[in-house]
Amino acid sequence: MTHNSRAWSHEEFEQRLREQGKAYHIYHPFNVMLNDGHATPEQIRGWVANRFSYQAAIPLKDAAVLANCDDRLVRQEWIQRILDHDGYNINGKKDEGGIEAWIQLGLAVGLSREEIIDFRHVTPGVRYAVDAYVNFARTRPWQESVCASLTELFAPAIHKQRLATWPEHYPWIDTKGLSYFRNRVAQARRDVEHGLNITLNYFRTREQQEKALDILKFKLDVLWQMNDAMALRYGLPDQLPAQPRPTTPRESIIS
Ligand code: AHQ
Repeated sequence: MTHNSRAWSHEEFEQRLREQGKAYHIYHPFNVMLNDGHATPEQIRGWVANRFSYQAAIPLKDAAVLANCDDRLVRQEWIQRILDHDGYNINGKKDEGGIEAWIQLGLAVGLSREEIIDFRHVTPGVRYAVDAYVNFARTRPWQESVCASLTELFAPAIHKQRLATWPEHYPWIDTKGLSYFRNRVAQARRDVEHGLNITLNYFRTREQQEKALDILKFKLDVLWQMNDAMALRYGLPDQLPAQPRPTTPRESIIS
């Protein structure tokens, strides 16, 4: 930790945030298995059912950010995230929302609505990681939760990877079930633009900027841990090389 060094410029700070992408869960063997076409239907159903617990928690996390945020203009933007996921019916304008789209993905891979929404398939490791993220947002300054959401810097790539590979590898999945990923590419880009601007301007000293990197690493660990738990529960193909995770150690973010 280099507390007394000069602060990074916005460009340098953004570069350091983006460099953390090498530890994004796109590189996790479970995700590689999914997007390389080596997943069985049972592994895919397990992934969709477990990741539903993360998707369903995002509005709770975002509501916690709103509850902690005293900046009306930030709230005006941030509330869109809840509408994106929960859906809405405002003055006759309706949108089913991302959580319903994820349930449609579940139906497309052969799960029932009931077994998706009752979380019966969610493993303890996934539940624990999701709860850690929601509790982080409830207990930390809202700006820190904004910083944690910046794993979405890397999300368009993973959504586009699924859209590009699943139809070919898993023709048994109705492509209407992939609409969540189609919608999320543009939403993630919009969210990142907003979150990055807040992050670059809030974490000003070098020590604060280093803390921001640790917060991002915490959230990268949340996503990585979900994949670890699913790999343990649903297995990995033998031929997948065990790859060491390309990450740097992080300080505790609970200060
Ligand atoms: O579908 C995802 C989503 O709505 C969000 C919100 C955002 C946040 O606030 O932390 N992160 C996130 C992510 C979503 N999908 C993940 C995936 O791999 O499908 C990626 C994840 C993220 O990068 O944080």
